[in-house]
Formats: sequence, C-alpha cells, structure tokens
Amino acid sequence: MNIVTITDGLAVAGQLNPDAFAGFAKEGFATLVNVRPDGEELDQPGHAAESAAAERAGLAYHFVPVTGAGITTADVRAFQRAMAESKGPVLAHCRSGLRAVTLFVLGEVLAGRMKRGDVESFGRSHGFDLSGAGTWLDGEAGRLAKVEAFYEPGSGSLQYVVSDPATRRCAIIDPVLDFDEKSGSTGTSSADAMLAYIAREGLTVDWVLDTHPHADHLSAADYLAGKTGAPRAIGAQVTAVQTLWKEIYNWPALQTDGSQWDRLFADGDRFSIGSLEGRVMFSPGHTLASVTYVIGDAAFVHDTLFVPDSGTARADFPGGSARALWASIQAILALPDAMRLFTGHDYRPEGRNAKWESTVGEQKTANAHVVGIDEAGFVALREARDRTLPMPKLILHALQVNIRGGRLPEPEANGRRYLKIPLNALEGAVW
Ligand SMILES: N[C@@H](CCC(=O)N[C@@H](CS)C(=O)NCC(=O)O)C(=O)O
Ligand SMILES: [Fe+2]
Repeated sequence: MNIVTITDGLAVAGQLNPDAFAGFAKEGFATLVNVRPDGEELDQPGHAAESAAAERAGLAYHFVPVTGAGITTADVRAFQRAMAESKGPVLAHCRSGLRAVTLFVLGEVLAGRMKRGDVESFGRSHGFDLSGAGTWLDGEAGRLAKVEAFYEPGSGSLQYVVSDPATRRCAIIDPVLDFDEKSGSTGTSSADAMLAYIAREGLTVDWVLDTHPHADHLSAADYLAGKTGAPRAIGAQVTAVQTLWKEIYNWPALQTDGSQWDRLFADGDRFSIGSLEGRVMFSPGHTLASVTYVIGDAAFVHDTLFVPDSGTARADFPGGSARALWASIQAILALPDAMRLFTGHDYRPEGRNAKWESTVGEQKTANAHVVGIDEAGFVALREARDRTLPMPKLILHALQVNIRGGRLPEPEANGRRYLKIPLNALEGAVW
C-alpha cells in the first residue's frame, strides 16, 4: 500500500483497506485519520466502516472530511488535535494522500513551525504538489478580518473573536457563560479562554455582540462587558423578544425597551472595529431579533445557515418563522460568493470534526436544506423537521438571562440568585 512517511509522528496514504487496519496497529500506528468525505467513489469503504475497523484494530479514529477546495482552519485544527492526542504515530489518508499532507503542512505553518516559503519544496521532497497549500496560506494572509473561533462542545456553540490586524481592535461575538443545569452552577471558563486569547494577541475589545437572544445557552456578554469595559450590542428587535418572554415568565418588572444594552442596532447600521467596518443585516426567522454581522470579508450568520452538510437552524421558537428564515437566508446568499460565513452552531453529524466556516459560494451549491428548493419547499421541510425537535435543554433557563443582556437574575434577600421556570408554557415536550 502507498504509505509515505512524513515525520516520525505521521505517515499519509491513499485510500486504505479496512481489512489492513489491524496490521497498521501491529506496525506501531496508534491513530487513523480519515480526511476523505464519504461517497467520493463507489468502492470507497466510507467513514462508518473505517471507524468500526479502527475500533476493532485498537486504533484511535478521527473523521476530518475535507475537499481540496474547501479546507478551513477548523479542519486544520482538528487534524492538529488528532495528532497531538495520539499515543503514537498517526496514519492519515484521503484518496491520494495529498489532502492529508496538506492539512499537516497548513497546521505546521499556522503554528510557526514551518515557513510559508518552504511549503512547496517540503511537498516535492515527499512526492506531493503542495501548490494548493501555498495558495490557501496566501489567501489567509490577505484576509481583512482575522477570525478566531471558540467551539463550546456542551451546546455545540461557536463563539468568535473577530479582529482588525491593522489596529488590533476586536469584537467578541456570541460568548457562552458555562452553566451546569444539574448543579445550577455557572462558570466562566469559555469566556476566560477568549479573554486569554485577547490578552495573548494584544487586542483591545471594541464590542461585545450577540447575534440573537440564545435559547440553548446563557450569554457571557454581561461578564465580558464587565471585564473589558466594551459596549454590548444586539439587534433592535430584541425589544419584541423581551415583550414575548415578559408574558411567558409573567415578569412585570422586566423592562422591554432594550435598555440592558449599550446599543441596539437597526437594519443597515454600521459600526467600526478599528479600521474594519461592520454592517448589520436583520436576519429574522430563527428568532425575531436575529441579525447577521458583516465585518470585512466575514459574515457572522449565527443560526440561519449552518455549515452546508447541516443545512439551516430551526424556526419554531416563540417568534420564529420558517418563511422569514428563508428570506433572511436569501439575503445572505446575495452577498459576494467569496464572503466567508461563520455559523453559530455545529452539531458534528456522524461524529465528524466541528466545522463553522463556509462561503456564500459553497452554501449556494451545497447547503442540504437550500439547494434545489423553493420557498414553499423550504417552509414545508423546515416546519416538518421542527415538529420532530425537542425544545433545547436550556431554553427556559437561558432566555431570562439573555433578554437582559446576559445578566443573571438579581439576588434575593439571602444573596442567592434563582432562575424561574414556567410550567406548561411551551409545546414540544418529548416524554
Ligand atoms: N439539543 C440541543 C438543541 C439546541 C437547538 O435547538 N439549537 C437550535 C439553535 S439555538 C437549532 O437550530 N437546532 C437545529 C437542530 O437541532 O437541528 C439542546 O438541547 O441544546
Ligand atoms: Fe439560536
């Protein structure tokens, strides 16, 4: 079999036969990484068969499917993580080995262990044409907005720090406050990881932004605004969401004028992050108040479009609308094809690595819920799927915090804070 040794810790290969996996374990490999999407060829064993064979052989297994043109930093990081976690040498394969060695080399350059100028000659010395890796790196270097994603595995949420390389100013988008509903504990390790990155990079925070009042996790906007002194902002329609939930929580004292934020964005509003310009697009559908932030060459589309294999977000929360979501998606797809899109969630179908980045062009050709469908078809598909989805585990915990800009409820006389859970207020029980 065509196995090429790249380093002491990595060998790459073309398609491998799962029957040979036990032999690889005997040769000393500890981990198998499959970077090949299923269904590229008829006789391809595929992820499920490979995963089962790897388990039988005692090999750790990672599924990091990429196409040559569609590699993202999420994929590069997942590949690096698979290597870092491995207890011995890694064997990575795609169809020819090229994508596997590409992911490795991109990770080495991003980590500063290989120079950009050495990429092509490194490839040639191992029999690979790495000009595609060079083009990818040149594209990264020319980005207007630098985007660092922080994946929160508990809720499958994406939090972002988007920065202006020229001025080192940044915005935090959709930060998560950790919450363990079994013990009622809150925590800040997710938010602190972003603060550590911001300190490491020498960034100054200009904004703490939320794309919508989240229904599946508590927002860390209040904590981070307190830590950084940055203003917090959200879409102006949050007032309608406050009105809706004021009723559900029977909460007369709740102010429904959005005064819990420093700025409420109207559709089309502009704001700046250093020399980068941000623009706000209303994107209702998933919630009444959802917005997309277009910042430089990146758009933060939150829960409208997920990455293409995962389709779109649900539209059945109070105030949600599949029809409105369709219109919002069309407006996002009318952005330039090269615009990078960063989603708000990823639920890792088939156990693949977490993904969050796509482009308008990719979404137009590959989104599982959007391609080849019209508005009526989408609404029917979305509503049928939504009828099968249980409510998010934390919807009732989260909204009462998130409609107050991430502030926890005020403490009672004993100094303790309490959440309030309305009974029989929402449909969608799954017994
Ligand atoms: N199982 C998750 C579901 C969270 C959820 O409903 N997420 C929303 C975004 S806030 C969604 O659009 N989900 C789409 C889906 O589950 O297909 C939870 O309990 O938190
Ligand atoms: Fe959401």
